[in-house]
Amino acid sequence: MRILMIGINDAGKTTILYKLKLGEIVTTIPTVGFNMETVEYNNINFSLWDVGGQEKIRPLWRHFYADTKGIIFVVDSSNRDRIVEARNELHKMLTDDELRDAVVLVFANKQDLPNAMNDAEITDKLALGSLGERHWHVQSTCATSGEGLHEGLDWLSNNVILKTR
Ligand code: G3D
Ligand code: MG
Repeated sequence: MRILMIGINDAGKTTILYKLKLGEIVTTIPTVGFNMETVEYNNINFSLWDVGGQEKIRPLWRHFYADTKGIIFVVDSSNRDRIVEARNELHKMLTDDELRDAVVLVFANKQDLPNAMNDAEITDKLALGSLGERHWHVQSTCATSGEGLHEGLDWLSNNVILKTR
C-alpha cells in the first residue's frame, strides 16, 4: 500500500517525514527534476514530492498513483499568499482516476507561526467541501515540534482500513 505525502514546496513535508522517524529515508531522482523521498514502514510505502510548477513533469507523477490508498496533503497554514496555489494543486491531482478511492488527510502545518490559518479556514480555503463523497480530514500540525502528526496518522490508518474492507 502506498501513502503519498504531497504539497507545494516549503509546506513542511520533509520535516514531517524526518520527525515521524519511520525508518531510513531514501531520496531518489527517478527522472530529471523530480526529486522523491520514500520510506517503508509496516508494509506501507510513504512517498513524497513537491507538487506545483513544472507542468512537463506532472504526467510522471501518475506512475506513483497506483495502489495509493491515502494522500497526506501538507500546507503551510501561515502562508496566505500560496494557499490558492495549494488548493489548485490538490484539486488537480484528485481528478486522476487512480486516486478516486484515496482518502485525504490535510496537515494544516506551521500552526506555531503567528496568524496561522486554523482548521476551519484551511477547510474553506482548500475548498474541501467540494470534494463530494471523498473521505477527508484536517489535522493541525507543527512539524518542528511533532504536534498533531501522530493524531493525523491515526485518522489515516483508521479511514484507509475502513475504505479497503
Ligand atoms: P517541504 O519538504 O515541503 O519543501 P520542508 O518543506 O520540510 O523543507 O520545510 C520548509 C521550511 O519550513 C523549513 O525551514 C522547515 O524547518 C520549516 N517548517 C516545517 N514545518 C514547520 C512548522 O511546523 N513550523 C515552523 N515554524 N516551521 C516549519 P528552513 O528554514 O529549514 O527552510
Ligand atoms: Mg522537501
